[in-house]
Amino acid sequence: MDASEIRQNFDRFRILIIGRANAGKTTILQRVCKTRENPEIYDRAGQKVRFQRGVHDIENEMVFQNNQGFIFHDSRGFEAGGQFEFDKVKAFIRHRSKKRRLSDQIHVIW
Ligand SMILES: Nc1nc2c(ncn2[C@@H]2O[C@H](COP(=O)(O)OP(=O)(O)OP(=O)(O)O)[C@@H](O)[C@H]2O)c(=O)[nH]1
Ligand SMILES: [Mg+2]
Repeated sequence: MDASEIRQNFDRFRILIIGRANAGKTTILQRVCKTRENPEIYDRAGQKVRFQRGVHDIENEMVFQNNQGFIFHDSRGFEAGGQFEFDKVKAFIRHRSKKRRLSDQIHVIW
């Protein structure tokens, strides 16, 4: 399947990014989306949330205004041995994998 066929099946790609706190996750997403702006963040009810650096709810959706083809979910940084955060990420992936609608599922984990 080429990329344009895949595109026809998805309005927006949903991507989970996982990495340590301060590793440069947000910076990489900005580069990929060719922007320097901060993403807008929406909670699971679709309400806009004020940007809070370093504090993430994995359910929140991050979208860059200039590039709305991607929805990013940001895990809280994994610190060494952070079992609580690890369990949260696992539960999120499991929960999303059971979603009926393709648009609610995670398409990429990075
Ligand atoms: N030297 C260097 N600094 C970087 C690089 N990428 C990001 N930074 C810097 O590292 C710091 C953290 O980058 P962020 O993109 O905010 O990292 P993050 O993983 O989103 O951080 P949290 O959301 O707080 O977990 C910022 O000051 C960036 O400017 C890189 O490739 N090289
Ligand atoms: Mg970040």
